[in-house]
Amino acid sequence: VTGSYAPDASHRLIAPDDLAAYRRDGAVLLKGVIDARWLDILAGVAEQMRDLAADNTDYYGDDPDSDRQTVVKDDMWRESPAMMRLLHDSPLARIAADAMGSSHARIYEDLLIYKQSGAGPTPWHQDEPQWPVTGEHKTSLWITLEATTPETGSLRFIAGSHAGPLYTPYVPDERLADVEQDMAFFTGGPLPDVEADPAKYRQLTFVSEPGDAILFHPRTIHAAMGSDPSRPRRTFSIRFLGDDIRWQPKASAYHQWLRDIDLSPGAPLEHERFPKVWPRAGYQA
Ligand SMILES: O=C(O)CCC(=O)C(=O)O
Repeated sequence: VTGSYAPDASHRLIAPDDLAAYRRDGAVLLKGVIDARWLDILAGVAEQMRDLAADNTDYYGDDPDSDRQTVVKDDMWRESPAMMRLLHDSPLARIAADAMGSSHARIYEDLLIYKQSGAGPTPWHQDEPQWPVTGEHKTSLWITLEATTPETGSLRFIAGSHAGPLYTPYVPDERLADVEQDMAFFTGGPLPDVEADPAKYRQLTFVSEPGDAILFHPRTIHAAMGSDPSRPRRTFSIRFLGDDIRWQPKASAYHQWLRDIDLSPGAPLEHERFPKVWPRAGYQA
């Protein structure tokens, strides 16, 4: 892997065709975004964070009785200087800002999704319903340290679903009352059975190599295949916010810390939990 992703103009890191595909489909595969140096760093971060989060197996479609599970960890940037360096110094935040059409990119969340060998698929869902913000400047970059095919954990999307409504999120029973409070946001009702109608819900399944990144909108309906039976799938899903984002408290927000944030409704996200990572301090365009 050489990190060959070539900007077509000096200040942009996302090619016009890729940007057009992202705007049209809500997801696009970007080739060669992260070079071997960053992949090495991420491999270390993945093992360290997986050990810290060994008991945190949030619902990712796994059979609860199986020991082949998906371990999930967020907030890595607060604990790992290597992660913070990646966010500041790799091309990721700048690509996100370009994709959002924003002058800056803030971190919303950095998630490790470590599917142990033989872990199950991640079911179809949207991310945005449980994001306590309004505005359009939001995007995610998904990076996996293993090559992914449908047999080894590919990420899949419903093309164009980012232009549709928010659907009611799936939550464990103890969060149902929280979702009830936020029903006004979920104008689409229950998530449709996208597998049942492939003509209406066109699926995109990406085959990726180490160093690639999948850029996707958090409203795009997505799912992932299970990992290879003989090796884990170590994935980072990093979410960014930009200029037009404002705080919108939600009882159903995914993490407890998001429900505890001291921002007023409508406030910009000037907050230490959402640091600006692009432009870098001192950067000369
Ligand atoms: O990689 C996966 O298993 C699921 C990814 C996902 O849902 C996300 O990044 O939002």
